[in-house]
Amino acid sequence: MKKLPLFLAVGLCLVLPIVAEDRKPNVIVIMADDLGYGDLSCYGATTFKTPHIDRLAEEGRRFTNAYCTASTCTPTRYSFLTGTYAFREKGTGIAPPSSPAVIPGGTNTLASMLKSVGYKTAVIGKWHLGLGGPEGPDWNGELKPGPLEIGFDYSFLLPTTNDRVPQVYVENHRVLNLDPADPLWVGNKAPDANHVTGISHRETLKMDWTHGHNGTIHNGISRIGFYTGGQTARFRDEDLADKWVEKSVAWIEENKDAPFFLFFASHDLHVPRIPHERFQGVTPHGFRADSIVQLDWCVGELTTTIEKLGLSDNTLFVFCSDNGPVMDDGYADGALEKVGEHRAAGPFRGGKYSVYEGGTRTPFITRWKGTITPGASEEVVSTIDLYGSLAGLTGAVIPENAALDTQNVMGALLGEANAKGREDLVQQDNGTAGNYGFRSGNWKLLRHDSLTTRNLVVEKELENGAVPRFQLFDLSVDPGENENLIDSQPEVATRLQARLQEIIDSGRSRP
Ligand code: NG6
Ligand code: CA
Repeated sequence: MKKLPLFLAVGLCLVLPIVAEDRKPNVIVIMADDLGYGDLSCYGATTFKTPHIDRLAEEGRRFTNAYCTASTCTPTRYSFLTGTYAFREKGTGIAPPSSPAVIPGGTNTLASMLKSVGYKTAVIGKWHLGLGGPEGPDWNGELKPGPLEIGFDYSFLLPTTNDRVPQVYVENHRVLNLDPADPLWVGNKAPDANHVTGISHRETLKMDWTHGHNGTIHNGISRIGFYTGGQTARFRDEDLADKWVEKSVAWIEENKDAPFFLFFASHDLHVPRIPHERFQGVTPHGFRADSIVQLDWCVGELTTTIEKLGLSDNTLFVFCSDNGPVMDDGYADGALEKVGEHRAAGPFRGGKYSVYEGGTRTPFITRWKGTITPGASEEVVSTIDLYGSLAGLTGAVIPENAALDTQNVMGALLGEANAKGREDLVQQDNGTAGNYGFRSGNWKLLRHDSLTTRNLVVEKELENGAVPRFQLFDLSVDPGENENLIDSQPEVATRLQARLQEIIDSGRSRP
C-alpha cells in the first residue's frame, strides 16, 4: 500500500470510527456426560471434591441458570453443534451403535463457523452423533461423513458411547490400529449361536448389567450390540480419560499459534463407569463419583497445559454437561446403593431422560483470565447459545438458514455489567416424542405429549408413570417443581403454551 502523507493519515484516524477488533480467543468446550447440577463441589457436593473445576469457577463465571437443551446425549450434542433445537429434526434421538451421521456433511456448525474465521478445530472424546452415509459406518473403510465433513480439522473419537459397541478409537476417517487381517464386524444381532454375550457368560463379567447391555463382552463388560474382530484396535475402558488428555495436549501444543477450538467431549461419567485404577475408590460413592474425580483431573490437565503455554489470558474455557444425572443406567456399579447424602441433581427434580429441571439444568462455567470478572451469574444461558455467542465474539457470519435457535449471550457469558441471558428456552427429552420443558422468566411449563415419563428421581429408582399433559411451576419459589400451578395461573399457562407452540411451529426462534 502507498504511504499516506502524515497529515492525511492523522485526519483519517480522527474521522473514522474506532472499530473494536473482533476477538478470537482459543476456545475449549469441556462437555461432561451425565453430570448433574449437584455433582461438583462448586455446585454444592460436599462428600468429595472437584478442585480443578472449582478453580475454573473461582477464576471465572459460575452459572446457576444454565441448561443443556435435552436430557439425553445425542440431541444436546446435535443442538450444541448446529445451533438448532434437535426436536426440529427427525433422527436426533439417542444414536444406536451403527447410526449413520446424524448431522449431514456440509451442515453449518459451531466448528465450521469458527473455521471460517481462521480457527483450527478439533473434537476429542465421545461423539455419539453417528458416522457414515445412510447405510451406516463402514468400520473397515472410510468413516465419513463425520466431524471432518462438518467443520472439524481433526477428530479422535469414541464413536458412540462406551456402553455401545465397538470399543475402538476413530482417528479422522479410520479406526485406529485396525489390522486388515482381522476386520471389525458390528451388528445388532449375534453373528452366531456361540457368540459370547452378557447373557450366555454373565458369571464371567467384572461388572454385571441390570437392564439392556447384555450383548458382546469386551474387557469383562457386556455392551449394547454385537461385534467381532478388530482385536488390535480395542481399548480398555480404564484408559479412556488418559487418552483424551494425551491427544488433547498434543493437539493444543501443535496448534498453539493459531486460534483454536477444542471440543473436549469427556465420556465421564457415562456408563459403564470404569475409571482408571488410580481413581477407583477415591470417593465414598463408588465408580460414579470416582469418575467425576477423574473428569476433574482431566480439567486440571487442560488448564495446566494452557497455563504452561502462556495462553490463559487468551483462552476461553467453557465447562458444561450434556444432560442430567442418572444412578442405575444399566450396570450394577453401586451408584444408587452408595449415594448416601449426595444429591446429584442438587435441589432439582428429575434427571436424565426427564424435562424436569434435573434433566437439563447443568453446571456451566466460563473462564477467560483477564477478560471475565469472576463471580456467579443467574442469567439463563444454554449450550445451544455457544454457536451464536462465539459468532458474535469473533465476527463470524451465520448463514440465514443455519443455527435456527441459537442466541448471542456473549455479554452474559463474559459477565459484562447488565448483560442479559435468554428470555425463554425450550428443553426436550430424547428424540422428537414431544416432551418439552419451557422456561420463560422464572416460569417453567412442562408439556408431555407422550403422557408418560421416565421421571428419574436420582436418589430413588426410576419413577415411570403417567403425567398430566401440562404442568406449570414458579421456579423463583419452587425450584424443585412440586406445586403445579397450571389451574391457579391460567393466564401465565396460556401465554407460555402459546409461545412454546409458536416456537415449535415457526421452525426457528433466531430472529
Ligand atoms: C439408553 C441406555 C442407557 C444409555 C442411554 C444413552 C438401555 C436400557 N439404556 O437407551 O444405558 O446408554 O441410552 O445415554 O439400553 S446418553 O447419555 O448417551 O444419551
Ligand atoms: Ca449423556
